[in-house]
Amino acid sequence: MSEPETTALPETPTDRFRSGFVSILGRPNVGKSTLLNALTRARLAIVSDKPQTTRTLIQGVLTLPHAQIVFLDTPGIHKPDTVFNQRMMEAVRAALKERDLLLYLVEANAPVSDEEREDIRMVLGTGTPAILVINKIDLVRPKSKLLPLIDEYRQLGDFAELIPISALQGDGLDRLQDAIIARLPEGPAYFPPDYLTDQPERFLAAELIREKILHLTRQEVPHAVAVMVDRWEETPNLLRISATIFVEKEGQKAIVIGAGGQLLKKVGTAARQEMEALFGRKIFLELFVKVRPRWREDPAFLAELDWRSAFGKGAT
Ligand SMILES: Nc1nc2c(ncn2[C@@H]2O[C@H](COP(=O)(O)OP(=O)(O)O)[C@@H](O)[C@H]2O)c(=O)[nH]1
Ligand SMILES: [Mg+2]
Repeated sequence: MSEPETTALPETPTDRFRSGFVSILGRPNVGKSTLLNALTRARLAIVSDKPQTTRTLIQGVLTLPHAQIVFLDTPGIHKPDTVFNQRMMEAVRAALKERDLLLYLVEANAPVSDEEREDIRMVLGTGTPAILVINKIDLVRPKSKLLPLIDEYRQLGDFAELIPISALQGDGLDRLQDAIIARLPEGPAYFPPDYLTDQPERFLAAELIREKILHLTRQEVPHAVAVMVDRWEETPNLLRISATIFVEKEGQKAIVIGAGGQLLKKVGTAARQEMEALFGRKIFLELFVKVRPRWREDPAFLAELDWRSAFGKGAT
């Protein structure tokens, strides 16, 4: 069948509840986190056009009347060259295990790369059913250009399905959602209906700060930034958050602060506004910038970063 819109779907019985674990995998920047947010209709993962925006596994749960899908967003698959990058790839490997379904995401506006061929061998090699998701179709005109690409991917292996989407514009998401549910086993909900993520609010806060920095800086700065929340104090009408932005060099610190503190101020305002909308509280946000040379190679620092993101605790 060559017309992507008309591919028949296995029928989803609506009387039997289905549930399962689904990982979203792919190269950096293909739109994995955008897709997680779109499918869960939430703001769980930060998004930017810089590689390695996502550094940890991010869970997002979608509960529907007839199904519950537990998604896992992952760091992009890449060659690990630092201790930090090795940790990220360990997370990717963990996300391949004990899954009901894998989504492998690629870009519609780029040819199939050697790295993707390698990934696809790895993904299909797990034996877990996989859907190939071709994202960013909004960048392809005319749409008929998609057909040879879909065919090329189809020849690379035995995908359960190949589905073109635009995560950004919401195109094809209903079809993708139905295809996912159709391939989940029958089973009960793992989480209560209003449960959305395992991420603590303070990790989300640190991530939002990092996202604003990624949007406003370039080149090596995004890679060198880590954010930790140091203080989280709830008062009846105000949430006080203090966070430290770590960079690796003095020059990067100067960039993040900006002339007259302008850039840091922009970061703070944008992050605070989004946190207020997300947490539904008035927020007082205080930001500090510190140099921590070679933190990406520092196991003690990485453990602290990991500990804080996993348990949501910070030094107070
Ligand atoms: N045009 C277009 N851009 C997209 C789409 N999905 C994601 N993007 C952009 O691609 C970039 C990377 O997105 P992100 O979700 O962070 O990718 P990830 O690294 O795979 O998680 C961001 O600038 C997104 O806005 C899409 O469907 N169409
Ligand atoms: Mg991401």
